[in-house]
Amino acid sequence: MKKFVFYLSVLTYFLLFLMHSLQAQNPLILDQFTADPSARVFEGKVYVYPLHDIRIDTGRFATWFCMEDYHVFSSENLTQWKDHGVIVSQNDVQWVDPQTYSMWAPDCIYRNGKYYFYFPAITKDKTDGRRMSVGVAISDKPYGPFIPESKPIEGISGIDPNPFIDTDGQAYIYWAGNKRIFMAKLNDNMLELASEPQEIANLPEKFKEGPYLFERKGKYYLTFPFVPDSTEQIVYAMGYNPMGPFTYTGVIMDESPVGCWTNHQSIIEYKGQWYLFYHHNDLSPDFDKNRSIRADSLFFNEDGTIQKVIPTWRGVGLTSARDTVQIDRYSEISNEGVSVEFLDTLNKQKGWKTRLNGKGAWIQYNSINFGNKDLNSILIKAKSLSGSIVEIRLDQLNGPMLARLDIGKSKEWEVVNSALLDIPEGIHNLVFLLNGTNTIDIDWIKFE
Ligand code: FUB
Repeated sequence: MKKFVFYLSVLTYFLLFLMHSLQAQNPLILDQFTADPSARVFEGKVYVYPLHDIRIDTGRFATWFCMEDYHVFSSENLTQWKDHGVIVSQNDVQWVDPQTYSMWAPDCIYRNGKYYFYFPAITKDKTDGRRMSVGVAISDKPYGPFIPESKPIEGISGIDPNPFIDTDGQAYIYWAGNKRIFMAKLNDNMLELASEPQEIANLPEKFKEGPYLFERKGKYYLTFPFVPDSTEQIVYAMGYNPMGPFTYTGVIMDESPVGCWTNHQSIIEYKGQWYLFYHHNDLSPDFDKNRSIRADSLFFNEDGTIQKVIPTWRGVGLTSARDTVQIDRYSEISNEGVSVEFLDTLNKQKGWKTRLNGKGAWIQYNSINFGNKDLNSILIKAKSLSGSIVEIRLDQLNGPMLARLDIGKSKEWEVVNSALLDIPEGIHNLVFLLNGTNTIDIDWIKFE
């Protein structure tokens, strides 16, 4: 009986995990707006602490940032993200004015068995003229429950807190305010400043915010969003000490191609690969205060400088062939004949579809894990008014044919199943090539 109860609870836990585990490429989270992602590696997994944009269509929030609480997400494979739910809400923090909906960019760090979650918000108490302060909530686990401190950190007036612990154990905190970036040492208790705040010197003039500092091979990288012209780039400065001096070094990511005014970064190494977490406004193209977090791989040059990261749809991680593969998150496409559109413009969180239009149109999706030669058929959810033939090729455009799918005429979405001509094993790219002059919409594919 005991065994039965044990297995039942393991099964329940697993089912609950699946229910809350969402698979995605870029953006990483589809069922809510997320921005300013602070990624951290805790307990062998990646935890992302973003802010949570919401939409209120009336009053000043109709045109401005609006956030009420924070969620945390975790993943081991960077494609399936578990939402651990709300960890801190403006309604549960004693010092926060709950009418202000200003829970801006947070971050989290581990020290001596505790997780310290730092977040900016607007204070109830306006007597000393302070508006944005930074508070801390503490937990024994990276996913909470977090208990907020009753007062914000004395001495910080600003946004976008970023804690850092150096190799000698000294903790620091960085933040932004008035277009500038500040820092101070933190006490061992991680709750009080241990030095006077100082502005970081020699950074480019003009608007800056969102500091995120990391160390690699004895070099300290101060990364931050910066507005050279009209919208934010992600840039960095390098130094040999967490307190600087820092020398401005270059651009990590150019301004958003679609005009999202903000961007906001964190950089981590996980299982031997470096990643940049950032945001665009993929799910809200017409209102850039409702943003969506993303991740792409990041590479260093020999001299320690960072190569520019070009945002991709495909993002990071291996996609399991058994999951629905959203090929609209493509790696490459033909010069002509491919477009990606929302499945439902009234509910953008349903995601996207790919349209292949005209002979020779193709789309490629990289790094699908087929496992151990036990998948022998493909399912495709598609529709084509005139009927279409799609060839699925392994690895590259002229690679071996895996399947030739005949999609009958239909106005409605249909799932078509076909046996594979070859049984793949391991990791492969797939190319979907339209054979004929027709048009086809594809929602997803998967293998069984
Ligand atoms: O998300 C609100 C503010 O926009 C953040 O605190 C900034 O970094 C910018 O992304």
